[in-house]
Amino acid sequence: MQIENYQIEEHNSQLQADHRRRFDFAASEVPGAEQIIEKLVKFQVAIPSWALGTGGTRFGRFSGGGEPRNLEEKMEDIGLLHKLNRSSGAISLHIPWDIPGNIASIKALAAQYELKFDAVNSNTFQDQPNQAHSYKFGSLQNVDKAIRKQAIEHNIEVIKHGIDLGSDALTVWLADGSTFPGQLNMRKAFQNTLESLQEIYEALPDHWKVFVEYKAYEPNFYSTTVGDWGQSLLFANKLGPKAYTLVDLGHHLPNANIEQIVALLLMEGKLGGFHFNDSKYGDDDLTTGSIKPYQLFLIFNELVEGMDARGMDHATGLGWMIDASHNVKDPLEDLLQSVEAIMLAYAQALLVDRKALAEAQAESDVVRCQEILQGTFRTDLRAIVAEARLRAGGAANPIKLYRDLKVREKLISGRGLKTVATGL
Ligand code: AOS
Ligand code: ZN
Ligand code: ZN
Ligand code: ZN
Repeated sequence: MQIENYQIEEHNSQLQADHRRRFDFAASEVPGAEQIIEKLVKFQVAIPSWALGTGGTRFGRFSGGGEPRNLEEKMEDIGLLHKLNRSSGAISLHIPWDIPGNIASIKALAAQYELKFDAVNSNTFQDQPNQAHSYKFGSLQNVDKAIRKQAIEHNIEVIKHGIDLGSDALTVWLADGSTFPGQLNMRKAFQNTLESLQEIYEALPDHWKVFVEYKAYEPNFYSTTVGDWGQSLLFANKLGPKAYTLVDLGHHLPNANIEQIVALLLMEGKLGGFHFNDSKYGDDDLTTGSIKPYQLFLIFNELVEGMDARGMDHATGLGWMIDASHNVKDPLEDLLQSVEAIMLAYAQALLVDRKALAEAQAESDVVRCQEILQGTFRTDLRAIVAEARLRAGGAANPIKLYRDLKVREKLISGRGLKTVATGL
């Protein structure tokens, strides 16, 4: 299934008059609209290979049909997204869910869809068939050296797959921890994990990064060995300059101030990447911006401020990725919504009057500070984001075009109704 240029052009010309009117109004209201559009055009958000199928919970899984059955079909799906919004030009693989078979043909496919290979992810939270040792009691932290060795070797294997494809980062998320008090010597678990990560770090090519993802709880419910940003930062600092912390928005205890975490990690030069999603309770992995759009804006506000202070390029300075999973939506429509929410929050953060905010902060004018941030957040920038997408060759309204072209119906007729994407 492919979306043709003429289909995008037809769709855009139908919506053109309406878009023009809204864009002209927005641009007249927004100082520096052109610079914001330029930055939006460059900004790309990677799509994880595991978000293309219905996620499910332990209570059930309801496939929407036409799910990708292999890496090639996952790339085809992301190719569709990128064609529609021109901001999803990267894929993140999870090994062994996605084993690239023929490297040359996978690379050719990536070139055809204009996709880059983002960070590769290792998996030591599930046992694979034919695996010698079980990860039931952890992987890189395990009390058994042979189990640690198996997990280290898996990560090195993942780096090799990434090198073949031209990726330049490894993301390590560990389920390691304990579920009952006393189960684990926490200091030893930390030290074992550090030694294991050091061996993995040694295997990184010079220009590579390793992202240490943290998570407060689940699947372990008493302690997690990389449980918060402090623990992740400890690992990253001890490992060295190629190691960074990765922030997944769903991995904090309730009401954590994520924007402050981001600001300080950036200040330390140790923020590596993002997993965007949204949640009401915990690691819900809902559509980005669907529950707490103001928080998303506040996070981007710190990102833009902190990256500018360090002279970092917004588009390439950090690893931007979505990490979502859902039961009830068409995954491709969900991802279009998530990317749109990210672009909107980024655009809003670019619009913040930094000089005025700094002045108001210097005078401790609390009311003015709030007025500046909320005034920006409540400015409707949807037409600005749409204009950036149009200039990049995308669709005026990606979800509308996706539905008008009956993309899901076509995927179902090509792949079948009862397909199950590999992954969770
Ligand atoms: C798990 O909660 C994490 O978010 C990881 O990033 C994980 O590798 C990914 O979500 C796939 O399960
Ligand atoms: Zn994640
Ligand atoms: Zn998450
Ligand atoms: Zn998660």
